[in-house]
Amino acid sequence: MGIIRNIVAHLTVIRQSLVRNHHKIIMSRQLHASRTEGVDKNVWVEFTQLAADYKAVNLGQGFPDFSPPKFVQEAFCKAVNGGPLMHQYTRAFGHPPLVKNLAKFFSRIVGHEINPFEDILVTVGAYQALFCAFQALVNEGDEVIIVEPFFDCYQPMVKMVGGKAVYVPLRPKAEGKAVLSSGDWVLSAEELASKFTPRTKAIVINTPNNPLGKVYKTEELQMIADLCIKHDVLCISDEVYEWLTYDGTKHVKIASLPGMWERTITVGSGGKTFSATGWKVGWAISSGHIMKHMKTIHQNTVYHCATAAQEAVAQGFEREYELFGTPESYFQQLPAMLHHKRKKLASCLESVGLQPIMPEGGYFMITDISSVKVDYNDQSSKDEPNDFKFVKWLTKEKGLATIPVSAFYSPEHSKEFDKYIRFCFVKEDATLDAAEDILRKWSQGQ
Ligand code: IK2
Repeated sequence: MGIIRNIVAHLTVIRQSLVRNHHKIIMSRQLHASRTEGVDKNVWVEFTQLAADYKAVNLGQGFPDFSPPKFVQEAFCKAVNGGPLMHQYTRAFGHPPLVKNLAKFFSRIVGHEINPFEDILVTVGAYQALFCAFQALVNEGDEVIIVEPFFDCYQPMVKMVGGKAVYVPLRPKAEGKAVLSSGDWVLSAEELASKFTPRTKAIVINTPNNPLGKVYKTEELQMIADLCIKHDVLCISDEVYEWLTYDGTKHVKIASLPGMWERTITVGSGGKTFSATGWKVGWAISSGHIMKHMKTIHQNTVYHCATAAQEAVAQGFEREYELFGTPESYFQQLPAMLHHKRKKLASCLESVGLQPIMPEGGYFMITDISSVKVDYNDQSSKDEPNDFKFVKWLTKEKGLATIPVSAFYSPEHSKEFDKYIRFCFVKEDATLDAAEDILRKWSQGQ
């Protein structure tokens, strides 16, 4: 018996060694494709893990820590219990009830008759809508103008298709004066105009903006639209926070401006719309002549999104269509709830001497940390941007997770903006209270 056991153990060692060597042989040539180079770092992967490792109070990643509204939860349960077809593939480019309801709902807002089967693509979250847009519309060597600060995935997505990202930052208006609102951050029309070249294929905007909370005014959108039309450029408009605006600020769709429907791809998110980010239902809406190319990418990559989640989002839009503009509409209730949370977070930051930049929309707030002096004592992070160091320190030492704002900037501009950090306020009041407690104790030197 002992001899057999010995032989088996021996054979196992030999087998393991063969497997190891086999891997070595494969890995002696370059394994990775070059498109993975330079896009391997990801702020969500890094900081979400850090928050989890330190069990920090999480005002970092943008997701609600409360449940979605009952009506979509019930719609999801009904879908799951709704028979065999709810568990099988549905139409590749979007579950028919969802595309019909999106078309009905957004036709009214865009002021253009949207064809549910030609002008809409349902995707795995807004992320995949963006991915399909870049893959389908940007060629190697094309330039894509990205307005900073920008949701971080635009840059790697442009890079992965061989495009060139060209950056233009929103800047605080009156240099040197206190900047109190996201509305004080503006695009210079001259600077933007100077970025358009014969190679420009598209511009990406995000309104309401993540992380700043800026909601573009009609005049600002018109200025962008005029340039797009003049230079025959596409506009990818990321509007995942479209229902979240405060103090009477109005979200305007650039696709609704004259001459823009034909050249705009509007990106939306069921996760952000109905506080259910884990469902990953998103969409792109555009003219059929653009959408057909995005569908080609979709059918050859993801092909299809979860049927039951699409059905639940479809039911959510059905309800919202009926209640639109009434106090029962979730599109009124969610911003009303967040309005209070936004105020709560702003007062908390002010009470510890941090000046918030009040967002006009979205569910993030940034604040300037340059007055805060911290002895990091951590040599490993000495080359990191200041906001990265600070956020890591705050998470590890104080148990509060946030996000560094320079992650939303290009390498050429990140240094200018590494004095800001981002807080997310789509959180239970108890979570915001816990964050306040941490900040207060810290400011009191405890
Ligand atoms: N576009 C923007 C502007 C987003 O903010 C997001 C999601 N962001 O959430 C992470 C964070 O900022 O903390 C997306 C697109 C992606 O949306 P979806 O979840 O629908 O794919």
